[in-house]
Amino acid sequence: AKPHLAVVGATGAVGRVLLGILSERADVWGEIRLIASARSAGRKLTVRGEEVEVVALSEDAFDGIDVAMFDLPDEVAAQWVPVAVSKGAVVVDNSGAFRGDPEVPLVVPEVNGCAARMRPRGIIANPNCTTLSMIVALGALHAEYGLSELVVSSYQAASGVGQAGAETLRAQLSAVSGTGLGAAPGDVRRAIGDTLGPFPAPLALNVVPWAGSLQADGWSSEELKIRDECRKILGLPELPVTATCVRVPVLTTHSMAVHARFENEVTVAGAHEILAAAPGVVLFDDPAAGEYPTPSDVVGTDPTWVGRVRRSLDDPRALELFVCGDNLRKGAALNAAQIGELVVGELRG
Ligand code: 2RA
Repeated sequence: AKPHLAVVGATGAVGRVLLGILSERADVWGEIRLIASARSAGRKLTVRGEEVEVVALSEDAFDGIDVAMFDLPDEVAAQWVPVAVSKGAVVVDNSGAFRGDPEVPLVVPEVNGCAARMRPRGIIANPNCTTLSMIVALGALHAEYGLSELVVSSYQAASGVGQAGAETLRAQLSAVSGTGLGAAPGDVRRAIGDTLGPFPAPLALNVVPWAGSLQADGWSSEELKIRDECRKILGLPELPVTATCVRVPVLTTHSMAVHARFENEVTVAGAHEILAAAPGVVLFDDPAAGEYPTPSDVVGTDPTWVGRVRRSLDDPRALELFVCGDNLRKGAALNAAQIGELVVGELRG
């Protein structure tokens, strides 16, 4: 019999994309049960072409479930993931609650898929969307050249903070479009007023050098996640990593400018060869023909797109790259679905 799956947080931005992905991929699941907060219970969502009623999060909701994919806020996940595990489910968790736990593997199937088998707590963590939007490309380069340092600047989409982020950006864009705003200090901020939504500054006609919450010494939680998660996934606990996370007026698809330094000398031709052959990566790199990835071309696709590959002018061991990945697909839902498929493979023996 096919294993039964629960999608927990089914009505959120990631949950909805996950239902689409589960409907498109090879159907490895028996029942797909949709679970959400009591507020959303009773709603009907479509998965695999059928309407399924959402049930409220409760202990009983996990009866008979083999694998549960969670996308809930950290504190809610911290409370409910152990409940699902105690009911016998393997949990794939997309929150930050367990990613740092040494007994919880942090898995990207193309990079460290084997790690999913060692899960003493019955939990497999899904990385943050910022890490996931670039790590498949970095993992491929690391396997060949040996990564020794990473400097990343992100250009993060509004939907990274969920549906409220995307809705806020749309509303702000309609408020400023055709107005001539953006020419005087603070005019956009005044026009947008108190409709900042989840962002600390206007996002329309702007970029905001902030994502996540304030941590020690001025770092943001997003910046620390990139560092901690890249180290854990690549098995490089001492890897020097510096990130600056920036929110941009893009609805969906995170972009990253990456400076990656390696143990060995690199060449652009060699990097091209590695990236072109890497599963899950699309090399799109011909600036003379105007070819490089942009978020509005990449959105809705599965791979990690890489362009602007250059060898650093002052360092023959370093590469500069521009990487784009859909933050809701590979950045969240797709990676969770792929991890789920690894677990199904195991359950089948
Ligand atoms: C963001 N990566 O884009 C985040 C969500 N955890 O805000």
